[in-house]
Amino acid sequence: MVTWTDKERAAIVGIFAALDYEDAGPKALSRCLIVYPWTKRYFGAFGNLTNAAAIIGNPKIAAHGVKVLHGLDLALQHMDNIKETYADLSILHSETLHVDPDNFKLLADCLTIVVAAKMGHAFTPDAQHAFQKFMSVVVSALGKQYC
Ligand code: HEG
Repeated sequence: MVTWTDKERAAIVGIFAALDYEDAGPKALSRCLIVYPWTKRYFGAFGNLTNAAAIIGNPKIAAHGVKVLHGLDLALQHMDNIKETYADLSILHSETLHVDPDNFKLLADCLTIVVAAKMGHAFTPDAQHAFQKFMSVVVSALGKQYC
């Protein structure tokens, strides 16, 4: 059972409130596909992903990056119940999309880097702790229905 301190909750809510989803979502997902090219295999129907410029300029990838961030809203709204909240999304990634669950961590790390770059000095060690704790609970919940 995950517990959150008031400071952790405030830090996580504050980070997401300040986040521009339209900017950070595409940046995080495109970074994931560029840094870890094997993750491109799930986006075969998304058009041109042949190089970094193509990935960054791909509108379907950008739209999906925004969708993923809105997917995180669900966890944000149910911080005490993330595992159950993500049960359906976990089944979708496992049984329908066949996404290797190791990839959730890779995308979470890319998002952390994007958030750090945007927040600069405001991304204090305490803020990083809270954000990465939140993302690791998300990653774990998304991987829960794999068996
Ligand atoms: Mg996933 C669909 C969220 C990681 C590949 N992802 C989706 C959807 C959401 C979502 C909300 C739409 C579900 C629906 O249509 O009902 N994804 C989500 C989160 C995270 C994540 C929150 C982790 C932080 N996804 C992830 C990773 C990959 C991946 C790491 C592959 C490397 N997702 C993926 C694909 C689809 C979704 C291929 C279907 C895209 C489509 O065909 O439109």
